[in-house]
Amino acid sequence: MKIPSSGITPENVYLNRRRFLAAAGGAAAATALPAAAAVRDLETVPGPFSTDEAPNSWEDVTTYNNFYEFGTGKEDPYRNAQDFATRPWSVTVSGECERPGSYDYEDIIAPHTLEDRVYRHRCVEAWSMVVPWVGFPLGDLLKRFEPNSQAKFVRFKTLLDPQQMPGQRRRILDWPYVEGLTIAEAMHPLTLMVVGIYGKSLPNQNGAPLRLVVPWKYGFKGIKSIVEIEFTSRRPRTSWEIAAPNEYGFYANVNPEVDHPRWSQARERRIGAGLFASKQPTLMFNGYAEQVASLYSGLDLRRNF
Ligand SMILES: Nc1nc2c(c(=O)[nH]1)N[C@H]1C(S)=C(S)[C@@H](COP(=O)(O)O)O[C@H]1N2
Ligand SMILES: [Mo]
Repeated sequence: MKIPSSGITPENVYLNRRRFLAAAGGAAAATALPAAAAVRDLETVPGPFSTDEAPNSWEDVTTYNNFYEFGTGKEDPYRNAQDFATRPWSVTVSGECERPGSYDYEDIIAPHTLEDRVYRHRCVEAWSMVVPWVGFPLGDLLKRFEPNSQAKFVRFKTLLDPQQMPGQRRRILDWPYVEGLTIAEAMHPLTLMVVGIYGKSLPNQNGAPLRLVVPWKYGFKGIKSIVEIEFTSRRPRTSWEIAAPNEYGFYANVNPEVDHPRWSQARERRIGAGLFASKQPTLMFNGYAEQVASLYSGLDLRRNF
């Protein structure tokens, strides 16, 4: 990171704390989390759309995760993804475009300037964080594949590898994890192809080496560890729609007025705010309405949830 923000907790403070806990021995050592896999520094520039809200700590962002391929507990991805192999890595591009093929991770990243973007992150489970992502606009990547006029949607897939991903040995979801966007959503300048957090390469539990971030949608749209991108003429079915179509829709836009069938979406718990902090109001489109509301003009957001 070229311009460090004073609000950002350096990763080494976190690591040192872990070492201290481990060195303290006894009960602390018994419950200590395993050593984190190495992350490297990335060269970045400040990007647009960053919130000035305080980012969550490195510890919050890297130990409170949803990544069901590594287990359904919040600390499971941290515990179980440390040995996940993310090199070599390639992404298959297919469907309605002029440049289909298999692209190495390095070739995908090479032409893009990496930007720091601090975005609000709102999980459908009604908790939220503020995350300093590193990435580049997804649209800039997709344009390189030259989508044709039939490309109305983009479908993404996570790696399928039950050997490495213990969660995939159980039928939690219809593996591999699949997500999708309309082409307009995919091309929107807020939509990020993410390769890092806090100026460093992505920790495995956050979706290394390549994951999506769509900040006005619920977090489950931000598919991790992507190996396939397909341009389609028809709307793809996503893993969460298949699992529970009455609970999780294709759009999944953050909306305080449309409740989940089993809980309210009007308020959210900000991770790290402390045990006694009250919930805060959820913002329409997670606070990005000014940028994205026009994408949905004329759409009934209650039906198209
Ligand atoms: N492949 C895959 N991608 C995934 C998930 C998952 O279980 N598997 N969980 C989603 C959910 S529900 C959320 S809230 C975010 C969490 O991202 P984070 O752990 O980096 O905060 O990842 C999303 N992407
Ligand atoms: Mo989520």
